Amino acid sequence: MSKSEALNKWVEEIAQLTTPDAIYWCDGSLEERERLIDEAVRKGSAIRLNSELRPSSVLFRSDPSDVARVEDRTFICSKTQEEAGPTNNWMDPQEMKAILRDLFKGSMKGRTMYVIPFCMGPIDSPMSIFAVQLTDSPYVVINMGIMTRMGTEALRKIEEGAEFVPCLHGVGYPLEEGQQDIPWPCAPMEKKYISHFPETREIISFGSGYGGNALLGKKCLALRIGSSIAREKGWLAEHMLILKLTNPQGEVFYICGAFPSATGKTNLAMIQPSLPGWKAETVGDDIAWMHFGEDGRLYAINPESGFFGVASGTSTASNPNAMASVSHDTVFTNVALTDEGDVWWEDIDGPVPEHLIDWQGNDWHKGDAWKPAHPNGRFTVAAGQCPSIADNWEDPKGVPIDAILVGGRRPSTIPLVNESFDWDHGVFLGSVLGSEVTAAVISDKIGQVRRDPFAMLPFSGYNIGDYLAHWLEIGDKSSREKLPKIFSVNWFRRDKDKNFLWPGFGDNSRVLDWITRRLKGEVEAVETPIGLLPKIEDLNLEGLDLREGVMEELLEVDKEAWKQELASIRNHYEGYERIPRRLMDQLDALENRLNEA
Ligand code: OXD
Ligand code: MN
Repeated sequence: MSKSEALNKWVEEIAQLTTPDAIYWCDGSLEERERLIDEAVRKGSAIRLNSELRPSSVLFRSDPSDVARVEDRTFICSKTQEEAGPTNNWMDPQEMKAILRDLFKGSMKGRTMYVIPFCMGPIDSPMSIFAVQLTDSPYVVINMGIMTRMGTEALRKIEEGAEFVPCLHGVGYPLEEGQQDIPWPCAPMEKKYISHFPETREIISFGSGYGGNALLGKKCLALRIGSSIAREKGWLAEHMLILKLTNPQGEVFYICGAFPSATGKTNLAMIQPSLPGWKAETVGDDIAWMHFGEDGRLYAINPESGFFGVASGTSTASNPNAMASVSHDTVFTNVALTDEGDVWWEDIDGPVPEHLIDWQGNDWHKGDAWKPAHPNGRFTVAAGQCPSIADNWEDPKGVPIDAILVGGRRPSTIPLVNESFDWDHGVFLGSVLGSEVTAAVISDKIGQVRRDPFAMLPFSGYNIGDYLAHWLEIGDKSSREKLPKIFSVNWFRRDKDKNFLWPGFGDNSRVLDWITRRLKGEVEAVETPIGLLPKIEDLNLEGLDLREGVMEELLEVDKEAWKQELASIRNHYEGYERIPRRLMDQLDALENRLNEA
């Protein structure tokens, strides 16, 4: 029980519906986490890793049907379908609630219902949002304890009167009297519902125990409900990293970046600059909430307190800071287990072992045809464990944002870096953000561009056209000098033989260097029909061994390719029904500039 009547009433109501055997209020302590991990190990749903190789760390394996976010089963239940818009699944709120009431009836039988009070954002930040998640999954409690400020302090704020967002979650696997539990209980796909009620600010998730479907503070609250609140209150809830950069002169810049999945977002958030004298620090790797300060600038907080990162591909070469972060006190999910009791995944450091236990618990031998770690296998780790975490990452005021990057994986057409002419043009660049579909994703769409405006396609809690209109309105609230400058970037341009033209990773600091010099007005840009591009001599390429002509290719504006791009953008905009007039004007203006060039 708490001192909040509203909370007690809701907990009681849900307990009556779901009939758990016990109710447990989480305090968020480390002892509590250890106890839950011990219980999970005893019950066979987790494995303790070798404490010498990976101290205080644990491995969970999910059900093979429950390995990722399920966009087809994710719903925005606003009053009208138009409000949810053409890119979201919609269901009438009453209809959805009736379905969920039936599914939740008796669904926690034989289990404990955990009450998780939590805060998205630093506890004392005026930008933070309080919430309470009810769940019957100890895995969720363990992960929420890392990813959010969970427990006693958040509860105290709620007891003192802070509003909270109710988040109900259940795995959908009740236990009959004497029934043996299974390592990863969940419901079949057709019974999974990840549902959001933007008007009443509620989240109800049934049937999945994994990631963004179940850790309701992340995609559900911080992005989908968050974006709906942000629209109403005049701020931005975005799928963006936050990076702190210090140049050799000691000047500090804060940069947010929107990147669709599989485009190296966590790597950029934890970049080790190859340019001497530069320092990069991490404020956030996935989500940014940006509010106007009294000075008219946008200030960002990272609402999360941990990283839920994709393990595959992470190595000392691609992301040394992530590797150091997960060296202890980490929860791993769906990666492989070595004979020594450590974790393994694709491209991790060192040789491929002769034998592993795969993510489903089966023996795997070198040369076997399948991948031993699931490609969406994850690590959950406290942000404070990251060597590159900025000392002010929890500043309740947030950090003032100087620039916003939007970037996708584009083998052609989009240059290495392109500064927008102004805010509206920057919103245009964000609205057409696209990424080439790779073989790893959907095989019949390889090579096609999937548009993902500001990387928010699966995360906008309301009509995507209105979402873009909101971005334009944000620009109307302040002046040009105070708003962040918007840049498009593309680390993935390829030559005719499909080789990457740009080295990427730490060398992306060379692009960041140019961006900061543009922010300071130190260098001129080349005005082109598509935006402001660098003069090659203004990019610091010292120590890079690039073949002759590569920079010209990386910055080329290919008129023929842009004609196709224009047609593709028109097509994309048509599907969005409510695209703002100002963005259509941007598109027309781009076409005119290309025709005149
Ligand atoms: C994530 C995602 O897990 O974007 O961050 O899917
Ligand atoms: Mn994400």
